[in-house]
Amino acid sequence: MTIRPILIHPDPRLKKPADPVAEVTPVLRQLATDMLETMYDAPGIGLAAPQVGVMLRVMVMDCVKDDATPARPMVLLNPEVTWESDELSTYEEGCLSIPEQYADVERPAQVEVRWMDLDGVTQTERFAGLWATCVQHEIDHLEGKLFIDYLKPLRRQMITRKMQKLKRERART
Ligand code: K1U
Ligand code: ZN
Repeated sequence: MTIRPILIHPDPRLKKPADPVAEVTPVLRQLATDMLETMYDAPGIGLAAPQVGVMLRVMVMDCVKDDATPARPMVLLNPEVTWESDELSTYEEGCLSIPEQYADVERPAQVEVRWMDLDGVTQTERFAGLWATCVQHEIDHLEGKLFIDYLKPLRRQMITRKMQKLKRERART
C-alpha cells in the first residue's frame, strides 16, 4: 500500500493546468492505485493527480458514504464536462490540500462527464448530488483551480494565510 504525500496550498503545482494522459501504462495504473489508497486513507471522497505532485489529468473519486452501499472507486482519465444543468446546488466543500477549511460553493447540480477509463475506453455518465459536486471539484484541480477561488478575495486570503502558517508549523516538526 502506497500513500503519497498530499500537497498543501499554497503550492505552484496546485495552480497549474495538468497535461492530458496519452496512453494507459503500468506507471499510470500504479498512480491510480496509489491515488485511491491515498484518498481512502486521508479520508476523502476525491483526489486529483496534481494534489500528489503529478501534473497529469487523472482523478479518482468514491462518494459512497453509507456502509450499506458497496464502495464505487472510480478512476477518470482526461475527464471533461460535456453538459451542465441550469439548476445550481450549493455544498459546503472541503479540500485535502486545504485541511480543515470549508466553504459553500455553488455549482451546476448535474453534469455529464466524458473520460477515458483504465482500459482506454471512453465512458460518459451523468452525475448528480455529491458525485456532481466532487467531479467538478476534481476537474477544477486539473485546471489549477481550487474551491477557494470561488470565494471573496478577503476570505480566500485569510484561508491562504492559515495554510502558510500550517506549512511553517509542519516544516518545523
Ligand atoms: O479533492 C479533494 O481535495 C478531496 C475532497 C473532495 C471534495 C470534498 C467536498 C466537496 C467536493 C469535493 C475531499 O474529499 S475533502 C474530505 C471530505 O469531503 C470527506 C472526508 C471524509 C468523509 C466524507 C467526506
Ligand atoms: Zn480539493
